Amino acid sequence: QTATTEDDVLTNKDAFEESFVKHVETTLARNMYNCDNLAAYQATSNTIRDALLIDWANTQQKQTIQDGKRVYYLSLEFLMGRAMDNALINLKSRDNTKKSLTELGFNLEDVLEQEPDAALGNGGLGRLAACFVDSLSSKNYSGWGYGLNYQYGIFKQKIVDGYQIETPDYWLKYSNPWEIMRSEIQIPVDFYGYVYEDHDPNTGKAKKIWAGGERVLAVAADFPIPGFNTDNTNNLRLWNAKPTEEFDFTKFNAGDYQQSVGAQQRAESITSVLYPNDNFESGKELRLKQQYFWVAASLHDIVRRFKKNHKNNWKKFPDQIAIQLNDTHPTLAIVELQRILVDLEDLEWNEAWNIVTKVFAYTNHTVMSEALEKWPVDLLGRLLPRHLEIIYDINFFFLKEVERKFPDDRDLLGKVSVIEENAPKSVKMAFLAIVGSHKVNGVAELHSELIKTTIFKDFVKVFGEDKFTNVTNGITPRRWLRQANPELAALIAEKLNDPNYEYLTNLGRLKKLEEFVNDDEFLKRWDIVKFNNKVRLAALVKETTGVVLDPTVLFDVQVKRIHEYKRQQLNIFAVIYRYLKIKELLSQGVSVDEIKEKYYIPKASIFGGKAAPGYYMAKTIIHLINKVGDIVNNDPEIGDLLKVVFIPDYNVSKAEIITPGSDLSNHISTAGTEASGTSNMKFALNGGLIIGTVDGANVEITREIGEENIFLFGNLAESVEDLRHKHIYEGVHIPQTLAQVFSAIESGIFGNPDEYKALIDGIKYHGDYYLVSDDFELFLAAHVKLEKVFGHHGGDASDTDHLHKWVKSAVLSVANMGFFSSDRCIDEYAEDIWNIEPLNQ
Ligand code: 26V
Repeated sequence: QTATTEDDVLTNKDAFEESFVKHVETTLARNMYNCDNLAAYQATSNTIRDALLIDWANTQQKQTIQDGKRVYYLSLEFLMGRAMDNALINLKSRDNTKKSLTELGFNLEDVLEQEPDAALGNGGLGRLAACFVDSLSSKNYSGWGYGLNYQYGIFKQKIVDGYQIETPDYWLKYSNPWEIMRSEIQIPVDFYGYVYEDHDPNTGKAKKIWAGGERVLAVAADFPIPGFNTDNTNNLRLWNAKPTEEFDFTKFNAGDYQQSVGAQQRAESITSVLYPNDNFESGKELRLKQQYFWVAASLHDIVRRFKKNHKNNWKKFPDQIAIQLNDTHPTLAIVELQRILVDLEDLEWNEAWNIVTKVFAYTNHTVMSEALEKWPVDLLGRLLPRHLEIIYDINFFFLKEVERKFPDDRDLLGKVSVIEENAPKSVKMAFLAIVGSHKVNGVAELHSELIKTTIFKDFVKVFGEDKFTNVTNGITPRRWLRQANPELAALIAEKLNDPNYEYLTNLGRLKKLEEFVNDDEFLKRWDIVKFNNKVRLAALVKETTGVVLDPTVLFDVQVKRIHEYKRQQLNIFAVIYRYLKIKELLSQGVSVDEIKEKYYIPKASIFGGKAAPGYYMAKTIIHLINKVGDIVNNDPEIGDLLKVVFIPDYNVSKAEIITPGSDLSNHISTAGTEASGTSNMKFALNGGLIIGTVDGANVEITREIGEENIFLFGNLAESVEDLRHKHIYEGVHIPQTLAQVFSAIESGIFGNPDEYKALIDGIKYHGDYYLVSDDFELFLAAHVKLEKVFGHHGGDASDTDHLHKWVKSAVLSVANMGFFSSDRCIDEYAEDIWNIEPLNQ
């Protein structure tokens, strides 16, 4: 490849500085004398972006020429976090940029801090999509993401008097250098209207016409996705909703100019805000509008690109295109493609349906019924009248086929129908997604087995086992090791003799670390890295909560969305129990040193995570955690024996600090409820140990790293149903230990007990659905065990006991985490589901 000035900025100091100054003076219209960190961030990102755009254009050209199959990943959420550090790492430009900025009088770390997170997602599902696009580029696949360019990402969380307060995340306050506005790519999307039948003037055939209604424009914004150690740069296309220039003449003539303009303006509301619910379906019209807007724009874009090369050679469509549905949110894409082929391209129904089902595949991310999407027929039919007809036709032909195959099983038809007949009559999106896809996958082994035996079992009967498969989730080691934990990444590169960090795209090579587990010098260095990361985390805690943590104590972390099934309440109840016991020992005259030696090692419980704004129980849990923190942290007797903090506004960039700084992380969902979890992988890859239930990907993590290196506890998924049943018919048994915790809360030491009534009553009197009572003492026992292994000298490199037990386990974990790279995951999708191969570079 010829060197261009744009490429030079990545590796040459003078070229960087020249471009930087040019951007300050022209792009930003400022000068070097009033260039603050924000301007430096903008000038730096514009400089790096210029280089990235060259790779991006070359890649698109190469991919067009090779004309191979491409995958499109449809996701309503891409939780990207910050782009600049990631671009610097993937483009191998971090050192040059750091040096150049220093010469210009800036500090790279401070400059990086200026970038707002692109927080266009709720949690695991959105972050998975972000890891996937990184792997698609890094492994040289041709793969695009399609989503929405929300003006407001997930809300910002403030904690006021211990309560969560939501404020808007207007992340585009300054122009976003990482987005390329494609104002020329405008796709009209229609809503409402009516359907009538007409006759084709040429063939005389009957034809459905969808007419009238409202029109909105979808305008593309592109985000180049750089790969690591490759020029391959894919595209993430996020749509903006804009008004059309068409005008409502009836209103205009009626003299209602204001109202007519108002209606136009409302177009933009479609992409204004991300829905902040995670695992709860609320059925709002605007949400359905978002889904169709996004799906229609993406499909028309995909079809337009196909036609440029292949005209109307529709048979080739499934050889050129694979579309992955991230959950059921884009299920209307199935209906839309069928509509395009039948209504607009005049294909026969069966020929079209054959193509559709070859193109789509669907990933399920939850078994919990509250989260399964259902759209009322009334609402869907009003917004998308032609689509509702097509859904009925799809269901009709599907049920006819089921009837033919299982003539004696009348019940089966009702069980697999896409239409739920109960009031309100509605469309079950997961069922529609299954019927319209050639593969359905879960996201961890246990989860993929569970969906086959519970929510989708009737479909296994209809379609056979082979349609249902597993692809265990993964994470990108570029962001979650190299970027988040540069010191550990460097130590590993040194031990693997890999100065170019090639292990980051060959994560199986971590295995070699096993050779060093008995090398005390190495274990000490490893422990110092962990200590330094704990110091960094302690600084974040100090800055955001005011609480000072001693970095030698056990950092016990639980950060994730707040949800009853994830059981932050189990964790905080155990913390309260610990506090009560420590107080009891102190009152008996036992000294602090003796407590540390014989009973409880010093520890800090660190929480973080957002609750959906309307989720009362989750907000109650946040409040309890904060109140416990207030009491414990200000109890002069307790000192460093116990601290409890809640880090506000947990997000991707905070996760990059919290993850490497944890000794122990909690993945303690009720067995069978957490589809996979991906933060478990992030913590284990960063040398933290896990306390967890036998759930989601914990199962496979245990298999890979060895059960002696993880602290598992709790009832198994297979017992959950019986236990729930028992709770209802025989009552819930509250163990003594938990009863003491409840009494303490009810006594008012953590504020007005009425505030926690629903939380406690849910366990005592309403069936304890998440099995807190059953797992509480098992959780305490797991702690006793793990704290013995930790000792009480985390971060003290002279404590050989800690090194030989805890640190050794951490090294063995990291050494065996290679499987959980999202690169492996993408390879599995490519091979088993998409049938695509990496591009020749
Ligand atoms: C569901 C809904 C329901 C309608 C309202 C808006 C909304 C937004 C997101 C979702 C997705 C819920 C499912 C989900 O996030 N699952 C998580 O997926 C992760 C990636 O596979 C997995 O690691 C987590 O275990 C799983 O909870």
